[in-house]
Amino acid sequence: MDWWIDERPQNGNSNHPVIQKSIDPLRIYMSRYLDMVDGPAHVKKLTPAQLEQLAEEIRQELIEGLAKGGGHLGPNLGVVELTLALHSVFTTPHDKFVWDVSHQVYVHKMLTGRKNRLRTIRQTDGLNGFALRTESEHDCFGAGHAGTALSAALGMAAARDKKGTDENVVCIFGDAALTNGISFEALNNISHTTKKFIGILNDNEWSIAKNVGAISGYLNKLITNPSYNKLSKDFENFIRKLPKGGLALKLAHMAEEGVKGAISEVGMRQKSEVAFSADGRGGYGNPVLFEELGIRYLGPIDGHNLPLLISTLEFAKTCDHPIVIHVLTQKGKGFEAALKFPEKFHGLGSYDAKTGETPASKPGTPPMYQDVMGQTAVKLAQKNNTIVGITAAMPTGTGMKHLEKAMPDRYIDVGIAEEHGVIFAAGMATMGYHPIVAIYSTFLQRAYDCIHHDVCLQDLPVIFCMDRAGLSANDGPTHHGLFDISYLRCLPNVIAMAPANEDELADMMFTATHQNHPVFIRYPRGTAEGVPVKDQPQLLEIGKAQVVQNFSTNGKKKVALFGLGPMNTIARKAAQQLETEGYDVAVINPRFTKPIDAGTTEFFGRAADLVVTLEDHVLMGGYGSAVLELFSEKNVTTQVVRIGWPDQFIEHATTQDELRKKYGLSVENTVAKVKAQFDEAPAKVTRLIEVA
Ligand SMILES: Cc1ncc(C[n+]2csc(CCOP(=O)(O)OP(=O)(O)O)c2C)c(N)n1
Repeated sequence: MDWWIDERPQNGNSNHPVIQKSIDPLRIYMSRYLDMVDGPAHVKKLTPAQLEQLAEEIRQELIEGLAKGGGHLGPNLGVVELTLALHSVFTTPHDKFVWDVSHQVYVHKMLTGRKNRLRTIRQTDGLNGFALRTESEHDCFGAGHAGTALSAALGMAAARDKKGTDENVVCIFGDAALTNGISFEALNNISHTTKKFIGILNDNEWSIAKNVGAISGYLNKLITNPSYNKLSKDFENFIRKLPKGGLALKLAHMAEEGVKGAISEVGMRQKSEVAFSADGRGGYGNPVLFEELGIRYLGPIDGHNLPLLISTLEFAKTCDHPIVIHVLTQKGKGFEAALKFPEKFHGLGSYDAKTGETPASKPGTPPMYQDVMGQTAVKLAQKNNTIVGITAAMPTGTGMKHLEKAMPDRYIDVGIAEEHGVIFAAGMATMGYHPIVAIYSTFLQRAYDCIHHDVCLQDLPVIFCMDRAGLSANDGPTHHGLFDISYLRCLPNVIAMAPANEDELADMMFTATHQNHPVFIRYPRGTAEGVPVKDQPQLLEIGKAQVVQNFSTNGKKKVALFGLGPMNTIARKAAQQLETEGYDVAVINPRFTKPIDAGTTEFFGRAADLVVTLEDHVLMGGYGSAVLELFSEKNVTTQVVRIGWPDQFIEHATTQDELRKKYGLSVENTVAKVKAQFDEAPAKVTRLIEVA
């Protein structure tokens, strides 16, 4: 049924005249415009007034819809009007929207046929929390890591030019993406590559935490610069030519004032010290950065003013020169709690849709690994003045905020700049410092060459704390940290560890500060094991495993379980079950993935009838591979069963446990695998060795 009533005038080239109707016939039949919008074509049929109403409905749906399962609420509330304007002016999937990080695509998903699944986002079998090519033809490029959008979009524009087709390529990137090196590599290339490129700088002043660095100060200067806070002549001329252009222009000018009004209203963009002293002369900023790179700059534009956004995008569409439109948005717009606490509401779990309150953690809940890391960093830094803490835009996620608070002069946030952060740490290490670089396992992948070339090759004592090593279940494949053991094991000079609990994490950090080599410590996301953390961490012997439980001498079939990091808990539980089923079980906590404990591993390899390795990591090249390599070298022929992640990208899910169960990283599967080895292949397990 075509229930759309097209109210647009049929002449002229704008789809969006300002039409105000006292009675809206559509609203008589349907309770919400949102219910009518099944795809971008429907967005195009709405009048500006209807779009405004739709924006409110989308906000409400976001606030209510994410309350149970959580998600990236703040960034999405900030881009409601921007996304509506994009879908009003451009036509996906023919036109391409490339979103940086893409945690802000919920509105885009709602407008491209996925609104009924919003409440499943980041849950098992639900929508992914990021743009995903396999999810929709409207998601032309997947992401999850920051700083990729400009390059990808430029690649698409170059391909379009070569093919001679006419797609518009629009890249939407945040202000924090401009703290990232790749973004600048792309900006450097744009004007030499294409004439048609539309960049939208979605500036809300925030990364996850407050944005940092000189570029952030520079953007502030652009916004507070009165000479650029006005519409350019050709833009004015363009708008004037639109049907009802006079009115649109008036609106645009009002919106222009609105930018300034909105800025002062919410206390943003105040004429800060940084903004007005960065050039040392108290001067205003100008868009010279973009212009010198051969990119036209337009802005700043109020990112919540739909008519202005639409006119501006219509204008950008006509430009035969690369253009960046600087759009000001408010993270969390429309939800008081999110406006008040932008960092918390960047991404969160469940909350109260009315108040924004989040459930208190149950008494007795173990601490988060990230907090143990941060608190230990403080403890160590208080006793050792060579220790500094470095984060790449993740002070809360990594727990470095504890050091920031306790010892701000020993804390550095480099922005979303993992490569720079790692080389920066290497530089500090050459001067006698012990930098603790806290970066999620997945984001550290980006700095691999820096780890190789700048840290390991020069054998510098940089300490890497790799959070989220293992699954980041709700986020999915972009964020799972499943590859670091493999990518580090092959590098000379590396010491790599994985604690089985939070106390061991503290010991490992303490041990790391005593090394003259690069040290990497991987630990999982979320709550720790709940063991007491000693006041004074202790030194661990490098390359020495812990025997948690030895074989007895009972003559039963012997199984050695090597449970790495958090998988040690699973190994211990599996051991209990296997014992009740008549096996003699040893449990080893390997602690080190490089160097592995050759002596202990060989000993148990020879003593056991079956060796099982368990790791929260891909099997290929991981800890189990290291054990197999050792056994091959030492000619240990005992059967080895490896439990870990298969050679495929793992999807997102509601909980880590669900995925672990599905892929066999569980107590049940460990027990089943052991039993199957003995039941199905008795020939392989022939030796019963008494252990003294
Ligand atoms: C390489 C990398 N490092 C860190 C992150 C974590 N991260 C996710 S979103 C974000 C901030 C993005 O800020 P911005 O681009 O300004 O977008 P906004 O959320 O403000 O809309 C960060 C640091 C990431 N996704 N990728």
